[in-house]
Amino acid sequence: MKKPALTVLYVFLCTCLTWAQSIEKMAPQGFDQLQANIPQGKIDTVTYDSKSVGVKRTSLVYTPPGYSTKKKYPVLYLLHGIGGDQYEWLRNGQPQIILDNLYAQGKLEPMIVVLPNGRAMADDRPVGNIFDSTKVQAFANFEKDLLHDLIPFIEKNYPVHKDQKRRAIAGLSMGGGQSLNFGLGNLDKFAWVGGFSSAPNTKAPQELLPDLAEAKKKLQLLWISCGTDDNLMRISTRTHEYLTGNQVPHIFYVEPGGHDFKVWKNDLYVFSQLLFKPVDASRFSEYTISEIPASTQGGSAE
Ligand code: FER
Repeated sequence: MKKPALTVLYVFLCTCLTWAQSIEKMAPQGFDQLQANIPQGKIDTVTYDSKSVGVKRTSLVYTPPGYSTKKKYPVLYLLHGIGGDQYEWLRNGQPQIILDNLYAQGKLEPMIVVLPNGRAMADDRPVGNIFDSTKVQAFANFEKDLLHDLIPFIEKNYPVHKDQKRRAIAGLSMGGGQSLNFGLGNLDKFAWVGGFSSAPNTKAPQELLPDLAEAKKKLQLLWISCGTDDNLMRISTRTHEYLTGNQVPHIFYVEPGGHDFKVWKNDLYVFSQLLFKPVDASRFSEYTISEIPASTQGGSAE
């Protein structure tokens, strides 16, 4: 081969290698903008019989562009916050736009995303005092509804994989606490667990991870994220410090921002790209983009 051709080949290979190695740490501008000319996923509304709550409950289901019942998909259960319901992500985060855009760029493993109502009680609307103890308790009760009613419903009605390795759970704030509690508490069910700005419903670390060896063995990805200006940062720092102290591989994604959808949309953008793909735990520390606020470190937060 001639020298100029070799140089071109060399530059090309280097570019490919850099591309393969670069980590997309933050959503670029336009990631959440609707693009009319790309294939779009679809959002279904489903109603399932909840034996645990004793009523029929509603959930949303996003199926990806090119969805076919002849294929089989992994599933992400994506949970809302204390003032939300099954529509919260859709109204404020428009995850379908973020995901459609990622699919158009070939950056996502095709998956089904289920958006449940995580307040497992007969009247599950976010009305009145959303901090009322029976309503907060209903977020804990959702574990039963999810495991015994919703997941079986999804697995009966959608072409999905049913193994632990292809089931993920993530959520924001109360939903982040639920995801950590339910995901880490049911490692036979979930291999991918994400807590975005997790709320004080997050169990204390020893309770969250009673069997460290099992967690290390069964988790594919444990993701903890929070904005530096979020008053709940101490919950995430506490979990992260315990995980680090016990050598449990995880991503602690500290980012600029507060307790809001700007942060959670960015979390979904980065987190979703990791799902259901081979994981390189040696690169987890490269993800974080901001310093952990000192005021939240080394403490024994509630
Ligand atoms: C709390 C503060 C915040 C709490 C829950 C939240 C149950 C939840 C916030 C959210 O979901 O946005 O003390 O206690």
